[in-house]
Amino acid sequence: MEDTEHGRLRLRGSRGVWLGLGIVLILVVALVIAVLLLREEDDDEGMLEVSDPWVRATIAVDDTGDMNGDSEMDRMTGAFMTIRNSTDTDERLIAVSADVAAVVEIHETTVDDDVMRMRPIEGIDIPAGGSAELQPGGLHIMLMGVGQDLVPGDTVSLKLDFESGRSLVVDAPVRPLE
Ligand SMILES: [Cu+2]
Repeated sequence: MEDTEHGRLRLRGSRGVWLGLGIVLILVVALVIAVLLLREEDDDEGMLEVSDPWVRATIAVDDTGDMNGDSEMDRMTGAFMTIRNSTDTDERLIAVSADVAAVVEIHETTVDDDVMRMRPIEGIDIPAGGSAELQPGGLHIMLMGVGQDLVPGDTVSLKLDFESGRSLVVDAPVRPLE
């Protein structure tokens, strides 16, 4: 008798273990499915990507003619990169901020009567499935009121805001002037 009762208890005990394992297994499967679904959603949305970001080293302000004598705030430079839009909707870069610059503008470069000029523009279109090149002599991000020298080896953190409400933070290495 004693042996039988003991056997039943053991059986009950092992059922409990199997039940527990079953619940754990179900939870694991549910988690894996949830992760897969989330990943698929990301794929459906596509991506906005920045490649090869860089910032040109600042020019020593005193050498180039300081406008108001406040050399701490007068450095300016440009940021360049390629922005790719692999989503299926057109996107537009509408604002940029940088912790090293008091003012950041989006600029285009134009040539008027053989004179190269740049001027602020409202934004840069990045069509669905397309890309935008920001490069010296073309579209660029203008960093103004830079409060410190930016030299090769430094990194500038840029926050790009897009019309859709998305934003990207990019760490751009500083490259020397050519
Ligand atoms: Cu500019």
